[in-house]
Amino acid sequence: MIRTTNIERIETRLVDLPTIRPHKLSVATMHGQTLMLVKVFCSDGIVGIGEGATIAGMAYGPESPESMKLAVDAYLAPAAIGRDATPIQALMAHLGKLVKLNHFAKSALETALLDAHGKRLGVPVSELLGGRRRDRLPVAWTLASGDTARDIAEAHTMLETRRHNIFKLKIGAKAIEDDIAHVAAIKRELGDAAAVRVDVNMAWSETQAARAIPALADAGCELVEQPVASPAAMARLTRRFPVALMADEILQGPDSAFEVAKTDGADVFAIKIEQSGGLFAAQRVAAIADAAGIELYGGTMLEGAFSTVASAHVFSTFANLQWGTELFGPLLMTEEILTKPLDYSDFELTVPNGPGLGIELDESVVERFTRDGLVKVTR
Ligand code: MUC
Ligand code: MG
Repeated sequence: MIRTTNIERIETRLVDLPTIRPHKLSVATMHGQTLMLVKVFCSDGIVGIGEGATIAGMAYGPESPESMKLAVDAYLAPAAIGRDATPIQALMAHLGKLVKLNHFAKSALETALLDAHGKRLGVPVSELLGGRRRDRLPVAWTLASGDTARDIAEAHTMLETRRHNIFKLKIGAKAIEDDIAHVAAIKRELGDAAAVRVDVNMAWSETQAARAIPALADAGCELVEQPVASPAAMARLTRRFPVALMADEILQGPDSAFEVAKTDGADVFAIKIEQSGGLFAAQRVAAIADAAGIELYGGTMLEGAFSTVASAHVFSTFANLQWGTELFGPLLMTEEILTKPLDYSDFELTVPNGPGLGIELDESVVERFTRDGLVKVTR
């Protein structure tokens, strides 16, 4: 007799965590991060956990922690409850017909389903995604205190403790000359001990970018992430300058990745599971990049441990990961939400190897930081 394992109940909560310092991006300054945690309870007693996170409410993109929670509570959970929890791609395709877009909310739910299924089968999520090609991932750190001297001190600490030797600088909020001086001062101070990259978060026009990119290259910056918003301008800039340009915000899943690839619109893709629409979708974005000869980087939405580890499982399966990752989100938050912290050492993150995501939530910590209590959706 074939027995199915049904989804019985889905719980969501918003967890507001402080950050270790203000994090200044061109779009917003963050003083904290909110995790939208999803728990999927299955009829075999297995519980899977997933997470949605974004940057500064709606300053970065169209979804917020609150909108993710609403999408799960009001639409995705009622449609998922009572269905078989194990054919995850088919289930997500079914939900995709009922709920358009809402990529971050879907990624959180898909993560929870994969965590549950990995626990059920006794294998890591990376096995469910085809198997890992690496156990450790290089992890960049973002310098974004808003102050050059403080950023330099922070970078020195990261190098001395062998936590990070790749630094991404958030620029675009100040005048171009000030930003270039900031990047040059940091690279001059760190020298060959560290790689320096920048993320402009779409703040520049094409002419501003054309003025800034050569100066950034002269300052020793090796990668410029999403300098402009327009995919067409990205493509023109990519052809114009030898420094590598990376697409982030314009990648909103496989369809947009294909459009960018068709126009040679970037040298590198920053792949994010949430922005892609889930873990399987992120793998499809990577396949498009590989086919187009575009290099890969494992991006983050400054996620907490659950989305960070889900991303790590996905990135561990990539054939190519030429630019490493920036899976440092949990280190930006003051609170440890896992019973056993992740292993960040020797400039890398170890991809957990236990069943499912391979991590365990510290319930007492999230309880303390949960906003307005829990929401439970049952039939
Ligand atoms: C982004 O735009 O890439 C990643 C690191 C960071 O500091 O912000 C993010 C989002
Ligand atoms: Mg970015």
